[in-house]
Amino acid sequence: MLFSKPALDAIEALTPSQVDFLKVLPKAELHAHLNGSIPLPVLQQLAKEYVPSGTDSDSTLLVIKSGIEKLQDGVTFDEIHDFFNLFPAIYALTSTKEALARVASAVLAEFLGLKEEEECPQATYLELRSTPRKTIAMTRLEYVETVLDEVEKYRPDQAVLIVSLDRRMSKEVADECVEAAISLKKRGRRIVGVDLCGDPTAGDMEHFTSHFVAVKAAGLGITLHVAETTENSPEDTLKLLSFKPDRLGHATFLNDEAQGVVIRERMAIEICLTSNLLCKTVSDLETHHIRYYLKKNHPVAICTDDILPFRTNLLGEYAMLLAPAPCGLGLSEDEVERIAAMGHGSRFRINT
Ligand code: 6MZ
Repeated sequence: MLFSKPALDAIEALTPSQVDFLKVLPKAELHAHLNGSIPLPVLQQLAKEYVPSGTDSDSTLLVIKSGIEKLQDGVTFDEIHDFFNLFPAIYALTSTKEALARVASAVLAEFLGLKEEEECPQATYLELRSTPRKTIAMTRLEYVETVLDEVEKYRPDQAVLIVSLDRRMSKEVADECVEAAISLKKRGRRIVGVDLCGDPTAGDMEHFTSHFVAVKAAGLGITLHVAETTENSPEDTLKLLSFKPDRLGHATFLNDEAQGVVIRERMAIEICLTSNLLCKTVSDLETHHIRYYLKKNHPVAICTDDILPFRTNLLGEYAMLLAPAPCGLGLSEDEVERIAAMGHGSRFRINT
């Protein structure tokens, strides 16, 4: 595995016995975006096999070529908005049922499978998330069913699915995604929650109110990307918190009022250290908001976000807890074990 600098520095700062401790520690991955977690060789293979369809323009081919080149070289971002420019290339390669099933299978194996010479998988439990996409080859419902077919090849205590809504979605498209999530859950399929993600400055959050009322009524968990950048207004954040989420993604820039709600309601925070550092929403681990939540004994879950561009894994993220400053938080093994348990404790329940 090729690691990016924050994770690599942290792993290299550990003793062999600390690395062994982290490898066998049972870790829950609660915040991993499917299309951001595809192993690079799988995406490269899809690019090699790509046959342009009649409707593809030369520009699609150029987008794929330059996207793959960037990912191969290791991506750097000037700011978080640059990150979202990677997805047109990835999406062009995962828009048939066959390709989607292949990447879902590879991502599940990456997290839950045993690698050569390793005794433990990267994660003992995975809540994978993905945004249903309508393409010329499938409906949004078929998209979710295709991913679920792969998820359900694992045991229910190993792998489940969260359906993501994107902040840029129209009301009608969000309706379709929520209906798909609820109807599949009713049919006993393994959907445990709904997420809201996408460009953090896009969209009007008011427009998602009815969706999250329906999601809650259906007994699904709610996790929301919130206050990911300084550009998120306090109104945007408070509106999202009014949907009564169980968990929050990032929650980097909460004001005192929002922090009060989060602490009072015990909304668990999904922490993605490398993602925050590479997207430059947090400048260093010294000032990272995880410290605030740990001090308050507030539940956090250590997650990877998008292992493809961020070149990390759960071992790398946990290494950043254990390694001494400046490349880690310098926590003890007992503290790290307690944080891993908080991750497991923040799972969505499968309730029927
Ligand atoms: C916000 C993110 C994200 O859903 O197509 N996504 N949204 N913040 C982030 N942190 C940097 N990382 C990923 O996976 C890719 C999609 O997940 C969202 C983006 O909307 C991206 O298009 P799926 O499987």
